[in-house]
Amino acid sequence: MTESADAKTVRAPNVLVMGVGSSGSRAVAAMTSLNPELDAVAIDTDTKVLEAIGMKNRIHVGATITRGLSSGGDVELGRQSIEKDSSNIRKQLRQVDLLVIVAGLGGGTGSGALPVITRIAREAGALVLTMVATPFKFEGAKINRIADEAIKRLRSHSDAIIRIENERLVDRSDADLPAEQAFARSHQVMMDGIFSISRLLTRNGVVGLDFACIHTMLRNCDGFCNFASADGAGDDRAKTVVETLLKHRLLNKGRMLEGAAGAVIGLTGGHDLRLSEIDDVMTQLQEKLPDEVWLNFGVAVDPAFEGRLSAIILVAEQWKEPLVDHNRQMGLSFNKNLNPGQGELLLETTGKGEFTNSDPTIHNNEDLDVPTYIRRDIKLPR
Ligand SMILES: Nc1nc2c(ncn2[C@@H]2O[C@H](COP(=O)(O)OP(=O)(O)OP(=O)(O)O)[C@@H](O)[C@H]2O)c(=O)[nH]1
Ligand SMILES: [Mg+2]
Repeated sequence: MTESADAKTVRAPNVLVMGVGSSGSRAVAAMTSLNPELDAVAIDTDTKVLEAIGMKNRIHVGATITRGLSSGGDVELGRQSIEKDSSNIRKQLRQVDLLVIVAGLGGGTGSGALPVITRIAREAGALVLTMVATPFKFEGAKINRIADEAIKRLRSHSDAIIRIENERLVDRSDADLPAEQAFARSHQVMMDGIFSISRLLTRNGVVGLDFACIHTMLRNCDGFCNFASADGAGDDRAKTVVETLLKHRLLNKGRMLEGAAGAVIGLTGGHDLRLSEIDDVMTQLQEKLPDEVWLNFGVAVDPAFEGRLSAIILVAEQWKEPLVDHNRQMGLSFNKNLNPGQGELLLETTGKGEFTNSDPTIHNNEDLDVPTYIRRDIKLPR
């Protein structure tokens, strides 16, 4: 997935996307069919689902516990199934810098397995980003309770969770929306999020969104990040993107930005992406954000986005020092002296590649073509 412009190349983080449970597995399978480059694995107790999704990398767990069936909404069976096959999960995590877990909460497999997988991944030294969809109200009290409890357990493991509240994806005008389409909306939001985050982390960008920045956001967002994405095409693409974000249901029709404590904005465009468009989007979003917000942004260039502009925003409503010291738990440290046994990623200044002959992008006397971690002298830990 690494794109190198010349011999001196920044090592992109290894990102593994892991779909857990039936809806997580289906979501990840849909992502890999759209983007075969994505490093992904599907994990479920249900062999029927795993066979149907047609993904190469899939792991069946709990064969002796659920005998190839789903857990039937039994969280304890989901937990036992993953514990039983934890060595298989560990194998997947070798060399992984960022594990992105995708699941729908409310069933037994995803809700039971996620806290276990998170623990294993942290022990393996990976940063874990969990993207979960919480159930629609129409799914009933029991399923919603299972999801709430799963969130609590995940939180007590101090993982950063990007929560997509399915209920926010519908409103009164959707009364006649078929349930299948409601789920499809949730699916789409997850896909957009995963694609954008992995694109911003792994593509050479005009302004790279680095791993350190995501790490800071995840450590300090007090457990939860909200997420929304928007796309625009043609001459008015920047305007469309801003308007879509500012009335986005997952951002409480834009109101969430006004109280944001932290935000990461990622833009992706083609080679035709203009500086004025980046400026338009950033300026208008920043106008909505409080002055004291912790803000970072990245811009990725992908030829597939010619004529288009795509934006994602991660929003933290709280900003706190983490309760658990992830640095110590994960063997990570931004300050080498605090943790002398740990190595650091050897990241070197990348060449500007196809932008070699272009003018530098200067903002507030900083050359934005130089990756943030170099400008701010941040050492990326391993
Ligand atoms: N996005 C999306 N979400 C779904 C879909 N089907 C179910 N969900 C959501 O995901 C939650 C969990 O369902 P599953 O993934 O089927 O459950 P599981 O983790 O496989 O658990 P068990 O089947 O009980 O072992 C549900 O409560 C729904 O909110 C779907 O097709 N798309
Ligand atoms: Mg299932």
